Amino acid sequence: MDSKRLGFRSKLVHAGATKDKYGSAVTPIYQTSTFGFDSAQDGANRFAGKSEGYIYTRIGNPTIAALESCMAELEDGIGAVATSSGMGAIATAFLALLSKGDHVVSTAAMYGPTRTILDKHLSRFGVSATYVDTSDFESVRGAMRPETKLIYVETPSNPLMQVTDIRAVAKLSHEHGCPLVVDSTFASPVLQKPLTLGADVVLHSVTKFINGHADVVGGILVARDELTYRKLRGMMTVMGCNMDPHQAYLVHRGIKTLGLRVERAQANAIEIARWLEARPEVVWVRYVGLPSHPQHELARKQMTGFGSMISFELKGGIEAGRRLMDRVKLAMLAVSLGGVETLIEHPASMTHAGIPREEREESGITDGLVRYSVGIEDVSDLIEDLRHALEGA
Ligand code: LCS
Repeated sequence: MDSKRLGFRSKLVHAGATKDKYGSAVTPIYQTSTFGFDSAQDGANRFAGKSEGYIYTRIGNPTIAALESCMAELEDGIGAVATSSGMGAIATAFLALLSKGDHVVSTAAMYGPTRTILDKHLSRFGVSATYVDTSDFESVRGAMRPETKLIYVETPSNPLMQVTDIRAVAKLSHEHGCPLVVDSTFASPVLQKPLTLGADVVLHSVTKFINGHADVVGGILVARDELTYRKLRGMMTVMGCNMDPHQAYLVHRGIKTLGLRVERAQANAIEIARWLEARPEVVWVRYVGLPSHPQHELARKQMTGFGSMISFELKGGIEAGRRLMDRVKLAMLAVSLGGVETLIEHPASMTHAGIPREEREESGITDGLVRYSVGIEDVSDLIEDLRHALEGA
């Protein structure tokens, strides 16, 4: 059946489904590096794009294609490109869309290695970047230059949960004739659809919510138009940061329960965020679903829910944060996020350690900030775990 006509919950289960001669309920893992041609002419035709059929797994593979078609549908895009990691997706987007002399306007407080690609690597090829708090539209507008060729936004952002107005930034971006790329990892397509708000590319670290079970590293790019899609696919193919068929199978399996997981984790998160906000040991809590969040109203309009990522700071600063992280027992002290299990980490010394201290602090990532990714456990167990850890911290 054509899943395009189905509701979003049904799409999560059925999008990208392929039929084989055995009637398999799920797309099998085509664990093959290459595909035989029927004849020399058939091989030439496949390379020339004149006949259907796969060639080589770096270029395309049925298990990967099933996931790509699922994600393109979930994000309302025209095509998707799966990559070996979220960083593979981000590097592909930058390399496909930027040239020497181009300037990027980007979210300041975002996943550390995304800034590292721009600052340490693309800078060697003549690409420059200006980082601003993209949740402040006037800052984005003020950073635009004639040579700006890309706006890159992470929303909600890692680890401060800043929410950027995608529609407004997309309009600005298009007035300047440049594409808008949105890293929507913290939301997943269950909570926001950047392409429907005007973004040109949406990308995810599928390592997080989309796969959701802490057993795969992967990424995906979804494009709104054919030309951008071709640029992304061409770059991924020559860079060789393709996803593996087994990875794709696991991610596609994860997507079937994405809606259930996101909703359950979010229900836990709102309770935990409120509980934390009322604790005497806590200075502030950043959770998109709290009315105290600076972009709470925008999130209400732009997203269909608030997700399950929380940041907070304890009165005792970094030392109290360290004691808390060492004392929790149910929450695992680990980086990554968006899985069924609850994780806790320290951005300044872990995920965002690569951003120079001054710039990190300027963008609001303080040494005392603790990040908590809420899983789908019993919320009473999670709160008990935090209570016990806080009382001794
Ligand atoms: N985008 C965001 C928003 C991320 O949080 C991450 C990873 C990436 C992209 C990169 O994806 P990867 O290559 O790891 O699949 N964020 C991590 C984090 O906060 N802790 O560990 C990884």
